[in-house]
Amino acid sequence: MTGSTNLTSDRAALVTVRARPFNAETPPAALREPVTPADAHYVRSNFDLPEHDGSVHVTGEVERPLTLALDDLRALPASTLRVTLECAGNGRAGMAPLPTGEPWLGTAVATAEWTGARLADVLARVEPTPEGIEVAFAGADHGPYKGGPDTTFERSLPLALAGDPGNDILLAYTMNGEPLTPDHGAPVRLVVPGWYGMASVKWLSTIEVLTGQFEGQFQTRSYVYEWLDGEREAVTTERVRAIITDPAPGDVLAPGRHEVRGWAWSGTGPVTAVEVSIDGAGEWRPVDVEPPTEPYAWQAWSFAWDVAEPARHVLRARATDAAGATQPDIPPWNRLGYGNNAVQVVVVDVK
Ligand SMILES: Nc1nc2c(c(=O)[nH]1)N[C@H]1C(S)=C(S)[C@@H](COP(=O)(O)O)O[C@H]1N2
Ligand SMILES: [Mo]
Repeated sequence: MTGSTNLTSDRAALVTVRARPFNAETPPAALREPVTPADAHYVRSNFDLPEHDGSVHVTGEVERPLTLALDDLRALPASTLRVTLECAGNGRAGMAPLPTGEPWLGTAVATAEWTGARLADVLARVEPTPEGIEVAFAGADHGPYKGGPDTTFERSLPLALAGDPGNDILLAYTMNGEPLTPDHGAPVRLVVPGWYGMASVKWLSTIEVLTGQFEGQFQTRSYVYEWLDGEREAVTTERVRAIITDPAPGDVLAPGRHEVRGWAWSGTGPVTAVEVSIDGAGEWRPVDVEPPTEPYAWQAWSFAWDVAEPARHVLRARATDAAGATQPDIPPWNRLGYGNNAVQVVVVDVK
């Protein structure tokens, strides 16, 4: 099989946030599907689309450095995972004062089915030496960053995690059964389930085992929570969150029974409860949540809402995960505006 890739990305369905580099949200209507069509999956890119030479170079503190062509990756055992990917900046526009960064409203999130080789298998083939402790992943994309020097998009993970055969980290070459599109990282990208999107390096070109910590721009300066008390904390797993897909904000409904539904996900364990409030007064009621059959995908929740009174109604949904984490009402403000998992408020008029 040849290393075929889609040559263009169809961007017509997306809600553009920035034209260059291209950044766009998932259109809200597409969020009603359990699996988001590839052309409706949000796109977050720090640089313009790169050229990619079609191989992944695995190097650094390893016994047997290796260059893997796409066909070599396809020859390794393949896994397919359904993964809810969310940008760490999703919901930034809902923080006040507004942090710098792309003003994502709340739909920089989507779910896709990724197929690829397992990162742990690739690392096992190159045999990291005992000195290796960290693994850096470089994309082919680069450019002057914020007026500074030429910078490549690079991230790292601890070798203990990256090399663990029990992890589900993929070098993915298909998305929803099709070759990756350029916007989503063609020909091959990392997919780190449960982590905010920045860990899932697109246009993956180099994997390097290091003997020390990695200190690139996108590891130690971007994608860091800078809390108000001065604490700095790396952005890692997705914070527990529910979204309401039905009804949509601003909908006008007739009195009667309406299905209120949406999704809930968390990077720190399955969602164990979703509660809904329909009166804005803090009266929360538990609703039905689908069991976590896919460990890294959002879970459906729903409830039948009987509404008689013609009036404005305020709907809210709040998720809790197996680790006991619950969504806050107030956005957890940090200087760069990451991880806003505050409870979503949807206002609808019934008349
Ligand atoms: N090489 C590279 N990989 C990258 C990025 C990037 O700018 N360059 N952006 C990251 C961020 S911040 C997110 S949220 C996800 C988005 O993946 P998507 O565009 O396929 O939705 O890609 C990640 N991988
Ligand atoms: Mo992101």
